[in-house]
This record gives sequence, C-alpha cells and structure tokens, in this order.
Amino acid sequence: MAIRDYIRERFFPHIWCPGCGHGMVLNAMLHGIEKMGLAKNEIVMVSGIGCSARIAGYVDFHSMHTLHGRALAFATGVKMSRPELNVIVPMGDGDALAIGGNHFIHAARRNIDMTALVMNNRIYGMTGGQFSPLSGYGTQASTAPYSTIDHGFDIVSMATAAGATFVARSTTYHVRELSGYIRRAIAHEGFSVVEILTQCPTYFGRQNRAGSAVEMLESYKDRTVSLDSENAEAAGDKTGGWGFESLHSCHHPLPRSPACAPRRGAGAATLAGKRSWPKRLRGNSSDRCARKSPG
Ligand SMILES: Cc1ncc(C[n+]2csc(CCOP(=O)(O)OP(=O)(O)O)c2C)c(N)n1
Ligand code: SF4
Ligand SMILES: [Mg+2]
Repeated sequence: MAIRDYIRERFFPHIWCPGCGHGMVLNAMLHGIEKMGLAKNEIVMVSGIGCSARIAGYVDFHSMHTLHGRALAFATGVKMSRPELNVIVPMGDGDALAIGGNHFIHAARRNIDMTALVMNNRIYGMTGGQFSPLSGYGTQASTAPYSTIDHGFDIVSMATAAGATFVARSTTYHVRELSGYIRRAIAHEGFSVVEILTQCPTYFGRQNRAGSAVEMLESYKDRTVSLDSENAEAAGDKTGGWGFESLHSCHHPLPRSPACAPRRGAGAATLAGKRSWPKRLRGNSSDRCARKSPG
C-alpha cells in the first residue's frame, strides 16, 4: 500500500508549526508500517491531547482521540476487546509522563502488547510552552522564566525498570533509524516504547535560544551517540548524561516473563490470546536476547 493511502488527506493542511518535528515522526512511522505491509484496518491508533497526539487524526487507521494523559487506558481497553489488532499510542512528553505517568508505568508493568511513541520535545507545545517532567534542569519555559530546577526523567530507564519489553530512543534527525525502531516496536509482542527526541522550534526553541528548526535537528546529530557505534563506550562523556544530550539509540529487547506470554488458542480471553498472530507481527527471536546496557 502506498504511504499516501495511510493518510486522511481531507484533514490537511496539518496544524503543526513550520519546522515542528511531529510531522517527521508521522513520516517515519508510516514508512515503517508500509514496510511491514500492514493494512489500515489492522491498526488502531489511540491518542490523548497535545500537538503530538494530533497524529491520530491524520492517519486513516481506526483512530481514537481521547483525553489528555489517558490514551494508554483507552488503548488497553481496545487491546482487550480486539487483541488481534496492532495498537499504537502517540504521546507527547507531558501526555505520557506528567498527567499520564501512572498509566505509562502500569502499562509497562503489565507488558500489554501495544506500542507507545513518546514524542519528547521537552515542553508542553500545544498549551504555550510550559515545562514538562522531561524539560530537564536549567530549561527556560513559560512557567519557568528563571529556568527549571529539577531534572528530567530518563524514559528508557524508567520504561525498562517498569517492565516494558522493547525500549528504544531515537531522534527526528535519525529518521531512517527511527522508522526501523518503530517497525520493530510494532512487531514486538509486549509493551514497546520508542522515545523520540523531536523539536518544538516555536516554544522550546525560542525560549531556550536553540536556533532554527534546522539547527535543532543538527544538534540531535551533534549531541547524540548511537549505542551501536564504536563510540558507545565514550557516550557518557560526550553526552553528559540524560537530557537533550542523550544517547539516541538505546534498545532493550527483554525476554518476556512467562506471566505475560501470549496464550494462544480458542476461547483464551487474554490480552494477546484470542487469535494466533500472523508471523510477520510476531517478535523476532533477536528481540528476546539478553538486555543491553544503555551505557
Ligand atoms: C485533563 C487536561 N489537562 C490539561 C489539558 C491541557 N493540555 C492540553 S495538551 C497539554 C500538554 C501538551 O504537551 P505534550 O503532551 O508534551 O504534547 P506536545 O503539545 O508538546 O506535543 C495540556 C497541559 C487538557 N487538555 N486536559
Ligand atoms: S507548538 Fe511546538 S510542538 Fe506544537 S506544533 Fe508548534 S512546533 Fe510543534
Ligand atoms: Mg511536549
């Protein structure tokens, strides 16, 4: 199916500001889905509220635009009633980790078979640039004119600790790599998380003098390190730890706990068990290898 066929063209032009990274995430996701060969009616997209959450309106899948922070709760209900469908949840950093933080950790703990795409622009974009739990120390925001004093979450570490079984981080600069991670996350059986560092030039960029959208993108190239690269060992030194200067490609495919393994067969009313899964949607065996250290 052509990429264009996955889009609801009638809702365009989109609402995003020029240079916003959210459209690049949409692009990467659709390329990943197209490569998997998924039909539109095999996918449900459930979103909350935020600039990022608007993605659900632009795709021609089954889609739900629900409440700020509650998308994972709605998505859990969808997965319980239609376990054969692929459930994807695009979320902003505020949506996922502020108001929706509790839903996030418990969806990970339950290892529910769905994919969370956390679009981390380190700010509340939609409502005018307030700081979020991902803003990180020393960030200017409309609610922090003298800059923030607390540190941000590390989504990768938190999701892994809470029980997610596929966790990756990438950026809108690394769009091909990002597309591959999204594809693997959707194919993975269990709760999969892809954190995407994405630019909000309008609020985060202006308030923090981060430059144009292009300069923000370039900074993702210059200030992140692939864990697959030879430089991964030195990554901690180069990046200075979590935040904007984070590693861009962490993937933590974990073995599933027996309690979370999908139960197959007729009449098994489990989250993943009503029907047997098409082969291409099953996790690849390399997704179950030993956990990699984030460095
Ligand atoms: C219950 C509730 N609280 C607050 C809001 C206002 N609100 C809408 S979007 C948003 C934050 C958006 O930030 P984020 O989730 O990071 O998405 P972004 O716009 O940055 O992509 C807030 C606070 C709301 N719609 N509903
Ligand atoms: S406010 Fe920021 S996140 Fe929202 S559309 Fe504009 S650039 Fe994107
Ligand atoms: Mg945000």
